[in-house]
Amino acid sequence: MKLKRHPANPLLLPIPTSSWEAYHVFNPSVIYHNGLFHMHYRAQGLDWISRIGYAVSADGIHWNRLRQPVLSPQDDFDARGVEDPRVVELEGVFYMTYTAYGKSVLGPPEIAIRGGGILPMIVRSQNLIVWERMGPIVRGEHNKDHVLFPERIGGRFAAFHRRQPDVWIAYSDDLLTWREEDMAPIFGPRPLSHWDNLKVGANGAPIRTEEGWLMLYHGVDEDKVYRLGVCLLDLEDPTKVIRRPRQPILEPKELWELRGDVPNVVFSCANPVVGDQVYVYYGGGDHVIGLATCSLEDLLDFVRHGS
Ligand code: BMA
Repeated sequence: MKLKRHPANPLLLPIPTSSWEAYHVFNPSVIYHNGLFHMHYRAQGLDWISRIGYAVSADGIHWNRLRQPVLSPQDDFDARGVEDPRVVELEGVFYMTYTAYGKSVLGPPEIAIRGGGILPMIVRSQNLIVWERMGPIVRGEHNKDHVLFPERIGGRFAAFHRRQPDVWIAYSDDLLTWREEDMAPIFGPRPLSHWDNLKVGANGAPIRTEEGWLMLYHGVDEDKVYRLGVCLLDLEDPTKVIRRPRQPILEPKELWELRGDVPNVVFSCANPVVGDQVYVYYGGGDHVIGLATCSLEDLLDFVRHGS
């Protein structure tokens, strides 16, 4: 099974006349809320620092973009950019997980960073525009690709995160305190002949189905090609992988996926389900934004029976 690319792709391009999004727009989050699609996307402009922009759409295809970013670097720990947003609505509040790319070793003592500073941060908002910083899921290590589950599991909040090269889970009572003893690995790269043999990481928030959590993820191989795959995890204990078909569901093929700032990349932070369709939004070549879709039923069927 392969996702179907939308004919209007790429949906969003950089804006050469806008200093903060002149070069690249990519890796968007999209949620469907109150009848509208809301996108938060990573943008790079003249200073090469990533900021998060916002756009809204009635159909998920045509977007109205705010002319200023909604999240920008503020501190040493995100001075080199705020990257790869993933928004989830939880109990009436919007939470965005994003990667803070900080000034090398330095940083505020309470967020001690070693070796380059990549922090898996959480911020919250009531209106998708004004964001309040909460804190990181883990400190003192390179960690990213974190996204919250859309509901509690066993009474606790849960998030995927990535301890290279594996996907992990973490639990928390308040989204502020994440203890080491509440973290566990879920799955890692497969052996050498596979497309996901170097590292793996979560895409958008997992989709709850009766059969388990449908999880879309990205995988990288030894040639640094980024592809997307899918697996099914146990509802009560998502560290149990029920099915993980071998074939990817999207791989770089179009010119704007094969070329860009970084070649051979499809990278997704969003898979909202609207009606019976899964909308997979993704960055192509770390340069533009595309959309590929499939029906939820087809995706489930592939995860059940696919090879
Ligand atoms: C990952 C992240 C993504 C990016 C991808 C490909 O490590 O930094 O933001 O899209 O690499 O360059």
